[in-house]
Parts: sequence; C-alpha cells; structure tokens
Amino acid sequence: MKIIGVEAIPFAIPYTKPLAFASGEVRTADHVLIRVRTDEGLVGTAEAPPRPYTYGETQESIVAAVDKLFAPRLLGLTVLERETVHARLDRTVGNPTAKAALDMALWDLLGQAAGMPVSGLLGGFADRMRVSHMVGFAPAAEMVAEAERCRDTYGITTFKVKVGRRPYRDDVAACRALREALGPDVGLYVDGNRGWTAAESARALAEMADLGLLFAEELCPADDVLGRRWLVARSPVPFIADESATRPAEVTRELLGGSATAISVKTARTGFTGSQRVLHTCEALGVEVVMGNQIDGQIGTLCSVAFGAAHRSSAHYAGELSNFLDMSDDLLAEPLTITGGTLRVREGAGLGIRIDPDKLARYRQDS
Ligand code: MUC
Ligand code: MG
Repeated sequence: MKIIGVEAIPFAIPYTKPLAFASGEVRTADHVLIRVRTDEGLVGTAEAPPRPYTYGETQESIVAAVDKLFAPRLLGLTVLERETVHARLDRTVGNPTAKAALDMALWDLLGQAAGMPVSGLLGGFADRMRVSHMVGFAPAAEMVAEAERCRDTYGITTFKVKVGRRPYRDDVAACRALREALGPDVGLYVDGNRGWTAAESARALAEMADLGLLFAEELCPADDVLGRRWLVARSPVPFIADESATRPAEVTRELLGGSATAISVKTARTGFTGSQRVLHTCEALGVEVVMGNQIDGQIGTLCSVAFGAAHRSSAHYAGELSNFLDMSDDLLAEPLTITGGTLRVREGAGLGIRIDPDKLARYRQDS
C-alpha cells in the first residue's frame, strides 16, 4: 500500500471564547488538515495545530514543511515502513506538529487497511477517558464560572488552571477560589507556561500547599537549568514537563536531569509513534504522565483520546480533551460529545475521522 499523495490544507475556525495563558493566546484555530493518500484509494487524516509561541511553527510554515520537505520524503514508501518514514522525517529536527500529524495519518491508514481501530492497535486498554478541562486566564470569578459550567454541563471534575501571571498572588487567589467553589473532590493542577521564575514558583506552590493540587506544570523555564532543578526538588507535587520535553530524547534528558518528575504527552507534537516512545520511557523510569492538550480541535482531540485510552498509564489521569468546546465549529461530520465527564474513543476502522466536505470548503484558506 504505497503513499501516492500528501496534502496540507490550511483552515481557520474562530473560537467563541479565546484561551489565554502565560506564553500566548488562541483566538482562531488556524490549523492544518493533513491527508495522506494511498494507491489503494485509502485516505489517512490528522490535524496539525501551530503554536508559534511554543514551537515556532505557523500555519504557513507547516504547509511549507509538509509540501516541500516531508511529502517528497514519503511518496513511494508503503504505510508499513514507519521506521523508514521516521528516519526520513527526523533528519529535520524541528516541525513537531507537522511530523506528528503525518505519523497519525499513517496510523489511520494502517487501521483502515487492517479494518481495526487505531486505539486497539495501540493498546486497547479502555474505550474512553475522563476529561480534564483547561481554564485560561480571566478574572477569578470568570474562571470559577467556566469550571462550574463544565462540571454542570459535561460532568467534568478535573481542571488544569493556567497560571504564570504577575503578581503571582492573583493566580494563587484564583486557584483558591476554584478549590473553594468546586469542593475538595475535584482534581486541580496548574500550568505556568514558563511565566514565573523558579523563586516565584516556589512561593506560589508554598502558598497553595493546602489546595491539594495534583501536579504543577512548566511553572518556570527549563532553560533556567539550576533554578528549575532547585524548584523541582522542592515541589510538593509531581512537576510536569510539557513544552520543555517535546521529543523522547528531551523527556529522558529532563527526567534524568531532575528538571521534571512527570510528563505531558501530546499526540499533537509526538504523534502516536513518538508518544509511545515517550510513554514507555516514562513507564520504564517510573514517572506519571498526563495526556496534554495543544489546544486541539476535534480531529486532534480524537487522536489524543485514541492514544490516551489505549494505554494503562496514559488512561490513569483525566486527559485534557475539552478545549474544542470553545470553538465555534469544527470539520468533523459527526461532532465529539463529552458526557458524564468522559470522552469515548471512536469505534470502527482507523481513527474514525470523517470530514464534512461543506465545512472544509467553508473554512479552508487555500481556495
Ligand atoms: C499547555 O498545556 O501548555 C498552551 C500552549 C501550548 O503549546 O499548549 C497549550 C496548553
Ligand atoms: Mg502546558
């Protein structure tokens, strides 16, 4: 089954409620739809969400990287030659979401060809995941109202709170307001997107010591090497590396260097193949993982839940699978639904992604 075509289609769908965090803000999902075609007529699909403030990729750069660098390296290979695919893609160090989307589209093809769901091929541990919702920057009362709405409407009981603003005490107050409003049984953790220094982070964690946080994520830059190690050694909760550990080798380096004690796995940047390498590294080293969200649309979220539910270790904590709720629309013909605080893996062969052609025509940016 040979790869005969690779398409990178830019599309843009506005958010009804933008998400703001310490390193940036998302108002429009300006993503790239990736389609890989085979000589047998199958089409594998995934999406790449550019995060310029994190990885430097833009919608334009993803389209260019796929069209000019990656597609020519894949054409003519079969979908079973995944190691060769990765050897060729990895000649280029950067472009994580472009490479991840190509990897996931190939897995979609494998599943379709085998007549089996990708989640089952990956591990088949569960048919759903509990959902964690990311609460972005806003005045504390609005953050509480958003979390209560997610709890009341979708049954979500785990929240990742964006922190990293100055003064740090405002974020501490928002976390306290969330804990007081939501009660002791709701899961809460914080993500600073490198907004604080190590010392500010340590003070904030000390002031939140009674809030029963599950994790702290990227509170300060990992590039502040000694400060970060100093902080992680003092953190009362597992300290998640997210954007500082975007490749399996970086995960190993950050964990062994004492700069993290847990890992955010994002299929948006490591696909399924790289995410399994990350996951197995974490299992081997005995650290926990959380399925993270790169502010994915519904296609990316479907990929994330397919992977997260597939493995025992990635299904343990609630996965960040709900921020597509803040988009005004999406490309899937059959929208995702969160009920009882959970999101199900889609049944059927492959990833179960069916694109609505009218929506694609409406939102694509290249015609
Ligand atoms: C997160 O966990 O940091 C924000 C930027 C990004 O790349 O991902 C999001 C969420
Ligand atoms: Mg993060």
